[in-house]
Amino acid sequence: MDSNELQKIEKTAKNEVSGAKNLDELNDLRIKFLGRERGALTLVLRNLKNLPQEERKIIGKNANHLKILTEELFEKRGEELKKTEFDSILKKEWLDVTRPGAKIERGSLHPITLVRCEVEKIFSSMGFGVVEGPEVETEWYNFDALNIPKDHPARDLWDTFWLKPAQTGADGTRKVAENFLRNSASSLRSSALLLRTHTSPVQIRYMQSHNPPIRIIAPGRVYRYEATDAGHDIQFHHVEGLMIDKHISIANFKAVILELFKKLFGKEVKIRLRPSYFPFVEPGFEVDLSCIVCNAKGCPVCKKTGWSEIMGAGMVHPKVFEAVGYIPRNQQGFAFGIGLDRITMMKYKIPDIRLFHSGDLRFLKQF
Ligand code: YSA
Repeated sequence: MDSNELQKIEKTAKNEVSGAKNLDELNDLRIKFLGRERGALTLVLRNLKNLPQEERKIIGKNANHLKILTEELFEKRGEELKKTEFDSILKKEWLDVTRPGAKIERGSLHPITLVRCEVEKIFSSMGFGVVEGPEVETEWYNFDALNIPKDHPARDLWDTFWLKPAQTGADGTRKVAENFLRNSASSLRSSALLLRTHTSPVQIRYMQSHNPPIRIIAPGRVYRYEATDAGHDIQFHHVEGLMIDKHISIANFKAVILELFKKLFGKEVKIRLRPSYFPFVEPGFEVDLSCIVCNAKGCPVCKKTGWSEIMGAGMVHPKVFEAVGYIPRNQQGFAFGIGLDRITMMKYKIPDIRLFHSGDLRFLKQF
């Protein structure tokens, strides 16, 4: 070992350290020159003990000096490389914080849901409870209990989707529905299954398990096998209503309905009651609302009449009271079935009922 050798180490270290292209390369060089096991300078310092004393002094001093110098070289090159790498990351991962962020699409409630919630709120404020019933019904609840005899032409008023007995889903859908419905239908009753054509069966279910006085509404989906147009769909929504006590009259019905519309439309509206026939009420009537879509001027929704039929109603028939086990002469009350889609169309001036199920976002985003 002599001074030449130290100079050689110094020269190579300077060259190689300044030529290191990245921090990994620099680390390898650190091991090569300063590594604890086999670093070139480490070996020089370790071998000092083998040198004669005079030589050891000089070489030792120079080697220690070179060690400090080399460490400084590494330190300096390390800083340079860190900065270069950081700059290149900044260049690659550049972010324009002034750019607008990705737009998050927010959903909204369907217009029918909005009106349903509002209707429920208004009826609740008048003391009505909100109840529900199954959409798959038995023939008995949908027709028989409502005083609609089997072969009576009145059944044709409701074009029905019947469920075929063979239609058992792989998941046992029909079994689940049958078991549920069997709990409330006696074996003597007709248990043929159908998609309910109105929410009136919920009246029956409720009266079977509750005694008067009764004040409820039952909103929900209903289904009819019929031609569609601007005012008719095959799947729509009803809000059934039922109020029973000792002295309930048509005047009470009118007051409740006018209050509903006043609150729902935010103004007094015109309605008219037309005598009509429903086997489960006597007398029965239909209620028309002065068309809000066209201000009664005539449009496809009101079929150019200025009026839109929005509900069927009447005073509950004694035969219905009998079917649920009430004593008819002790009770009286009214019932109604509002077309929820129709009043939603009125509220938002929607010209065609088929828009509700169109899935058209341009329509749905307006609510
Ligand atoms: C009558 C007397 C009661 O004591 C209780 C309820 C009723 C209503 C009865 N259950 C019924 O279904 N009457 S209805 O056939 O006239 O339908 C009620 C309302 O549903 C209609 O006034 C109309 O607003 C709406 N409607 C009927 N068919 C429709 C429809 N809405 C959309 N599409 C259809 N296809």
